[in-house]
Amino acid sequence: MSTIPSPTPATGPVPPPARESDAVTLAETAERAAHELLAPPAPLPAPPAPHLAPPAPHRLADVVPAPAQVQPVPADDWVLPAEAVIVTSADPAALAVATQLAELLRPATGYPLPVTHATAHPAPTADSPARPVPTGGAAGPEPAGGIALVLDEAADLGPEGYRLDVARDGVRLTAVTATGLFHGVQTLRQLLPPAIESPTPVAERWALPGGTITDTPRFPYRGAMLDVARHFFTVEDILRVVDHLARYKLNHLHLHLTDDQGWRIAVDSWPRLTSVGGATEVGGGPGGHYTKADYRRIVSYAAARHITVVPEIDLPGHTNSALVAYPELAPDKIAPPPYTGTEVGFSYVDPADERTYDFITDVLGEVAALTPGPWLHIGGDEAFKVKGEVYTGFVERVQRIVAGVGKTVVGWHQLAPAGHVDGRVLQWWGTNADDPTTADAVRRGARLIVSPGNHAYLDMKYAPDTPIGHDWAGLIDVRKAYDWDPGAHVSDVPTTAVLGVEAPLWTESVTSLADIELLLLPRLPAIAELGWSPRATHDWADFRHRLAGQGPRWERAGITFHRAPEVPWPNTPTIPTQRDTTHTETADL
Ligand code: TNX
Repeated sequence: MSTIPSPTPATGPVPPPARESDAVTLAETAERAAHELLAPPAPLPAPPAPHLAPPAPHRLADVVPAPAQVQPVPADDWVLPAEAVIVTSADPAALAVATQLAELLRPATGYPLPVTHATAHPAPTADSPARPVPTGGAAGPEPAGGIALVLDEAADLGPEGYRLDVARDGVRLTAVTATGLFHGVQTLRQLLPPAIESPTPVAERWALPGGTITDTPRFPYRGAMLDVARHFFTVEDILRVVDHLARYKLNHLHLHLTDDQGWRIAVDSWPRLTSVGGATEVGGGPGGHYTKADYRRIVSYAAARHITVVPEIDLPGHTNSALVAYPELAPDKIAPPPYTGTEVGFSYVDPADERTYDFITDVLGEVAALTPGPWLHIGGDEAFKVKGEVYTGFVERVQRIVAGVGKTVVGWHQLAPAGHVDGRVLQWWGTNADDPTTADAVRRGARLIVSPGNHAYLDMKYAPDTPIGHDWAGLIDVRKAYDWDPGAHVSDVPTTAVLGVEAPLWTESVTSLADIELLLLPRLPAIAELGWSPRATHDWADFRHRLAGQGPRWERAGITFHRAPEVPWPNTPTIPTQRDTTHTETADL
């Protein structure tokens, strides 16, 4: 603190007689002193050096999903300087993550945050001209007061893990892969003040809590599903959902692309699927479909966020839209009327007609060719009219078609009785965890994605007064979404057979992006934590506080969420949670 200087004493020893110039000096000194006495307090001191910064507003552990290991070092709290540089290993994928980080931080901070990489051959991007920097030796680039993204093949962090070190010399993020760096960036983002989500510059101390986070996921598959068949959603809406997945380290987006009410993906060899089958939706709206270019855009936007798209073509049931377009696929060869209701289980493609398998081979071939990820989801649910051996025979044949187009089968757990095929994955959506048929399929080699209807179905209402959603699997408040264990949920299925967890969002009652967000948030982060965090971190009391910290971030980013009463949100309600809320901003990450 500065101190106020003492005025010239008014009393005391009489000074020796002064010459005129001395008298002038004295008078000036006295005037200055008097002025300083009357002046307002001295301004606050300049901001302290970063390593002497007052504590960051968050704890290092205030992250969703909970990191595997957190070692806070409060003395190392750090403030992002305006002149910080983001430096990365000389790898195009790492450079891409560094650029995403810069794009994430620039709007709110207003800082230039140039991106550089550790090579003599810069690869500039349009708005972040890259400059070469010293490599920093074997340990990779050094943060040098800014942020370093380091790829280190020798680090013990697996294919998706990362280590985040916040220290006096800056921030160092280390990973084996760019995917690990990307997940680390999401953690870094959550450790900055909520204002970092602002789309416009904010005056803020961009403080990060000091210490080290070492983090790897519990399960390799962490996903969410969006039903774009019951209601059609634009590409932009889907990209925004991808952004939400990325925040919480989810790595799969399952798109339910076909159902009775609409066929949403272009198939060149069967064009009426979209021109006729895509023109409806629940409630009679115009529907819509994705061109191949649209779908590729979704896939590449997701890939840039380290998210794999899992396309679902639901067979043999849930196919009314295909039958409207191509009646030869129907058992009676008569086109049914378009369907805009919400019943299930009435439609199916003819399992006895070879033409059906030509159709499936063409469709799955085209979808596989558009999809870089390994998975092809073939549905299989609620085909109530295709029973017993006819059903299992159909499924086994389609499983072979999937293998033939180079993909791995995923299907709803109704596929369980069919024969095993290499790598096949069942998505379990039951509400009664005693399921001997599924457990048997697991014994025969299947792995499980768990999506219990009564915990993970995001189309269930939170409470009786939730304006949209279902309740056939019960109400799912945030605690219900959080308090279960994917690794030990289905009886007689060992944790080792669990590939991961997925939160499906069916959209019979969901008509807008705001509706989607209302049902996704805050339950999606709960499911994400079950997929990512070690079981030892599971703790509702702690989770609800960490989750509460996400609220102001969503508010800043203009994201709708349900202000669940069991979560201690900071601030009194200031945000809309109505379904008609509109949004204009799209966060880039
Ligand atoms: C069951 S879950 C379905 C969907 C519905 C959903 C509504 C599953 C594989 N099938 O067809 O949209 O319930 O919650």
